Amino acid sequence: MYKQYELPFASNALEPTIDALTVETHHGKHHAAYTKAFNELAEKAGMADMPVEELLANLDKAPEELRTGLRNQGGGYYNHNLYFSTLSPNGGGVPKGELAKKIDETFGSFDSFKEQISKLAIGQFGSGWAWLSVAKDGSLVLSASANQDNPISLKTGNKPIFTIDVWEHAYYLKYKNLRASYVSELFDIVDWDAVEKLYISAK
Ligand code: MN3
Repeated sequence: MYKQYELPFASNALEPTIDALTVETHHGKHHAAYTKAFNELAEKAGMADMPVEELLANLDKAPEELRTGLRNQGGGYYNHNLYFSTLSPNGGGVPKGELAKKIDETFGSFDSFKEQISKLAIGQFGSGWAWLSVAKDGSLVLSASANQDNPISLKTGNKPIFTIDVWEHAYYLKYKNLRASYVSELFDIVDWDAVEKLYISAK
């Protein structure tokens, strides 16, 4: 049974960055629906005992008629678990420790990293995600993906540690068509300690 990440805060705790109704709909409806559908498909495919990362990296081993469903629902399940687990009412600021060092080393500065990942998020045509991942050699890599694809299902070999959801359901109630404002404001609630833990376990 794949478990949906439970929010350790109230639905209004991310305000004013993300309004309570968006959190309730996004986590309580969209993410919950992906989780339910993914569980059903993984059972049907006989792959429900695999960690989600392993399953997404091995979609070609699933029965052909279930592959697209697993890619979309499994991606939706995984992507939102990562997204919500790196947001916090106490977030914001800048990364510290090892992650900060690696970001500076890779992108020149935190501001430059922020600018580059924001550009990918804002520039993603239609629904999708922007990603910060750790490559096999330990380096940090940025990317964007459409729909519910991610660096795992796209077989990049990279491990995602931070993501920005740019589906309209993530921001439309409050920001309407202003995706760039949502992306910029989101940095006020990013939990860099959580991202650093993922970085350390991924490298
Ligand atoms: Mn979403």
